[in-house]
Amino acid sequence: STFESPWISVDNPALRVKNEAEAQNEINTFVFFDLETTGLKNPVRITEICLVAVTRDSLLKTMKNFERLKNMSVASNNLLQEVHPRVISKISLCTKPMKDIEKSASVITGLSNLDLANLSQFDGSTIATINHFLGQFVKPLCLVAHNGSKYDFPILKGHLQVGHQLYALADGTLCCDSMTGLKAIHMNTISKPKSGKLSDIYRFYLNEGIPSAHRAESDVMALIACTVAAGQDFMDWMDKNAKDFNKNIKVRDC
Ligand code: DCM
Ligand code: MG
Ligand code: MG
Ligand code: MG
Repeated sequence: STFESPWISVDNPALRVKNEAEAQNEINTFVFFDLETTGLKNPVRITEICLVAVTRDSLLKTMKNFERLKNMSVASNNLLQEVHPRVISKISLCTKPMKDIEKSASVITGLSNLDLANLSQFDGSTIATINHFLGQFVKPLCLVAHNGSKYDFPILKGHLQVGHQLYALADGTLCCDSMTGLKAIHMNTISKPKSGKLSDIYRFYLNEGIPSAHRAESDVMALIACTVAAGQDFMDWMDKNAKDFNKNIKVRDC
């Protein structure tokens, strides 16, 4: 037998033949993602990135369980324990931003330049780490970020240019903005979140504030909770509205 790279698995699910969801053009893997950054002024540099992958099956199972408990009028503090899938895969990285972090960004994220001084900057190896992570999962794969079309996606894309080297995410990587989607599913409902902000959506579904907001991992877990609570309508919206990350996202000056 031929020796290939030791990290290429013989049972890589990403290489399997099409399953039912893929055949029907449904997203098979949702990768919820969030960035913390140097702030709002260009160029924006990443200080923290978290990606949490959830399979469609795992997300559906959690949605059904949550719905069942909600219909049984289970108390909200007990509901909160059931709002995250058991099967999740995550990476969370802090990176040295190579520019001053705005005071207001530092205050909300709890990250200072000094805190990040001994870390690697966001570079080709960071992108390779992300691509290796995403490579494990069954496709189609969709990145989901809150306000992603205006903020996280263009900034991530801007970071794919490293010096003179231009990197890309895997061909066919999809993305969708949960702010747009969660607004869309409440278009014709009487009861709805106060605004499109993640904190207001989280409060609408879970009756409390986001625990440890503005940590990338906490924000991602809060978004997953909102996704589970929003249920099948939001999943259908993502299937219909996912866009090609490499083709459809503009690059922000980073
Ligand atoms: N941000 C900011 N000021 C705000 C909100 C956000 O400078 N009021 C920037 C810094 C955050 C980044 O956006 O690291 C991502 O925001 P969030 O924590 O909401 O994901
Ligand atoms: Mg965010
Ligand atoms: Mg590095
Ligand atoms: Mg955040």
